[in-house]
Amino acid sequence: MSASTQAPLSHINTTPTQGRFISFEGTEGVGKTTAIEQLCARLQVRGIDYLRTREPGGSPFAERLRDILLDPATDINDDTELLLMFAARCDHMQQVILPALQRGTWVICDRFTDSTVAYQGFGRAHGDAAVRCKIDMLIEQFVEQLPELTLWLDLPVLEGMARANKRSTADRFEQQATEFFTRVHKGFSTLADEQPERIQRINASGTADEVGARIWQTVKEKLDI
Ligand code: T5A
Repeated sequence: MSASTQAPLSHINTTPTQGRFISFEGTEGVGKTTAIEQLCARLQVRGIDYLRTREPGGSPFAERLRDILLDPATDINDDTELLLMFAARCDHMQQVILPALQRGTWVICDRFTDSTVAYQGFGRAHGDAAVRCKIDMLIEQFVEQLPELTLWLDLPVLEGMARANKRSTADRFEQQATEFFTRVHKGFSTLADEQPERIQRINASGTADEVGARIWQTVKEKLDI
């Protein structure tokens, strides 16, 4: 199907879905990648079919947008950044996430809409109510397709940055000042307070194995597996 003939998201029949949709969230370097690897290994042992994906990205087109969004040489304004995040998400949802859920595959996604609220809404826009409202309107089109469980890996901002800084190069977001990530953290904490059923706070301090065990316990409890 060519891009011009694809149905808009609102026209896609999303039910019944059998796969479970789990997202991971957090500020830089909190250990999402490490934790996702551990969760996927546990799902595999249980014989659960899963798909591991990420945002921005996850589909060929969205990965091209990711390259632009993370490139330190990219010079765009905050509105453009916000809309590109949703353009990437729209394609990712249509091309990858929904088809997987509909065939019964679990989707494990590194970041989703909560990152947009935290980074664009709190990080860039300092929690401005008008921007939050704009983001909520964009999220509205995904409301039927939000993750059923979101694991927010909560770690003091500086600890996460210290973990992330072990890498040699910083992307466009990682180059932001500490104050930016403090606001992003506030964004995740606000969302967790607003949606306590979906968003589970996971203490991301301690060893990777300790964090992985906390996550597995939460997944088993919340998804009843
Ligand atoms: N973004 C994204 C937006 O602004 N809006 C949006 O809507 C979306 C979807 C994407 C960027 O895009 C922004 C947010 C991001 O800036 P990303 O690839 O998700 O980028 O980037 P990061 O969050 O920066 O991912 P990282 O790879 O940096 O962090 P992770 O995945 O959280 O951490 P991980 O597992 O790679 O671990 C980092 C280091 O710590 C070690 C690991 O070995 C690694 O070296 N580590 C631990 N060390 C000690 N104890 C533990 N428990 C550890 N766990 C991992």
